[in-house]
Amino acid sequence: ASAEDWSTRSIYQLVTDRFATSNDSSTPCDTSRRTFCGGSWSGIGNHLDYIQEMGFDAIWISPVATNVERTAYGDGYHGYWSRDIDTISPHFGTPDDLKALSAAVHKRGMFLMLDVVVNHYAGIPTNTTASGGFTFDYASFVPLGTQADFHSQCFISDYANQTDVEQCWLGDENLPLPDVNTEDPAVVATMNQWIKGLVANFSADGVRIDTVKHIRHDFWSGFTASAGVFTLGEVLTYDAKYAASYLDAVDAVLEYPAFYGLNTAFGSPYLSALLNSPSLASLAPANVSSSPALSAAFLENHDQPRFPSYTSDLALIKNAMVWPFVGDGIPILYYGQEQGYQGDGDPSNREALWLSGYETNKPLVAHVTALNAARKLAIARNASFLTGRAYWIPQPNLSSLMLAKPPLLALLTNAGANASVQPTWNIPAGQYAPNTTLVDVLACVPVVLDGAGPGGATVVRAQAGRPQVLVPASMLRAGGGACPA
Ligand code: ABC
Ligand code: CA
Repeated sequence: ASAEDWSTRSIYQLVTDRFATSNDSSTPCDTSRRTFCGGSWSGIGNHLDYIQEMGFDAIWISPVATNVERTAYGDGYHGYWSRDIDTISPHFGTPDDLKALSAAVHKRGMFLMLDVVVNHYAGIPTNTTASGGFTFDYASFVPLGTQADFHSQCFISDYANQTDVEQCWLGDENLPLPDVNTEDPAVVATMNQWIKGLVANFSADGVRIDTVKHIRHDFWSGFTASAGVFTLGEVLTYDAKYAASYLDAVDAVLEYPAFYGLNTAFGSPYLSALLNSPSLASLAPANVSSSPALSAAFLENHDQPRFPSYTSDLALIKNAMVWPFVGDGIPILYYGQEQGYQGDGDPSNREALWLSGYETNKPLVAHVTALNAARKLAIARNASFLTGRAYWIPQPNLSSLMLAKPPLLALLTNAGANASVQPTWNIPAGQYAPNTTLVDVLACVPVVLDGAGPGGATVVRAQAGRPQVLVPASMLRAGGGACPA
């Protein structure tokens, strides 16, 4: 599928080992042990209803390649420690199981995104050389297999030095991640062949590419062409200009810069951190054609502390969850967020979802279902929703934000549930026709534009710190989607 095909989608990100077991056993899962808990591809297939009923129409699953095992940091249950990329990890099932998952996803009209790692393998050093370097059983790395296929050893020490970032190694002396020599044309050809085969074999609709900034920029165009499907790159940075500079290398990048702004905005008094986060699209290189799918936005992922590890205020959590669904990027929800999971950094943020019982009668399940419905409604009702850019509407008080992406209007606040004075938002005159009835699709209550505020604005007061997502009532249709009936 193309970037355009993906632009209408909502993505549910999951770690295969932690999402569902094949037989729904209630196996305990101690994340601190950093080892397999028993999730599988067929387990995912058994719980697609759960994902789809929240309104998601794409899943991103963790890397499938066979990993190194029993390292100083546990096992490759997350999939990022490749040993043999020509086979897939038997821990998650057979190739037929993965094909069956792909088919089941497609049967529902959903998309499958595979997560792929080119930058490195992971290796247990067999020896330390006199000069302090490591030796590996290079032949265990498939299909590469000689030392010359890897950059010479050095750990990344200076993230400001791009050559260092590209050609030195991630990992540490306990678990080095041998860095693939992507300067070597034979290695490049191997990787391009590999991605082509992987996508074809499992009928993937898109790929999330790991560690994009760790490989030279001009490697990527050949790789993405070989993939032949939508590519979403991970460029881990708070620098929007730097992240956007990769938009001529991959179709879209993860919205890491705004992720930092989002966490600051609702996890601290500095709401403006989100407001001041520049749009990636506006910073794209000149040769990048405007696309409705240049970024993908998220509040949580497997590398970062979950948002509820900073606060237990459900109102703040709900506010923070809104932005990815009402902005320009493709929304991503990291599994477990809907259940209110609270794990902080890696590995605590990779809890087993089966321990939640996949309970759907939960406040954040309802919240994300409403957010997906609002976005789908906006896509259906406004032909320029996806191509238009969201914009902030200035607000008179420091704890309120208003984001417009017509026909949606998001009212956000970091005042919290217990603020004694609840903040207000001013909807400016002219934003919608006078006397329009809007509906907050998160609470399914109407808001009438009375124009009674300053300059004909309508003043809306927050209730218990909750966010609102407004759409014209005339756009709702009885019997389905947002606010049925
Ligand atoms: C494991 C343990 C860790 C342990 C580590 C040694 O081993 O779980 O607790 O410390 C995989 C596994 C991890 C594993 C790693 C390393 O491999 O999932 O569990 O950690 O063995 C991707 C994936 C990620 C994956 C890998 C490796 C890459 O999403 O899951 O990890 O395949 C860098 C990379 C980025 C990578 C990330 C983990 O590391 O660029 O691609 N993610 C700065 C740098 C970033 C750097 C980051 C590392 O530090 O600029 O490039 O990311 O933490 C500040 C932060 C900074 C931050 C800046 C931008 O902002 O404080 O740390 O970034 O505010
Ligand atoms: Ca590299």
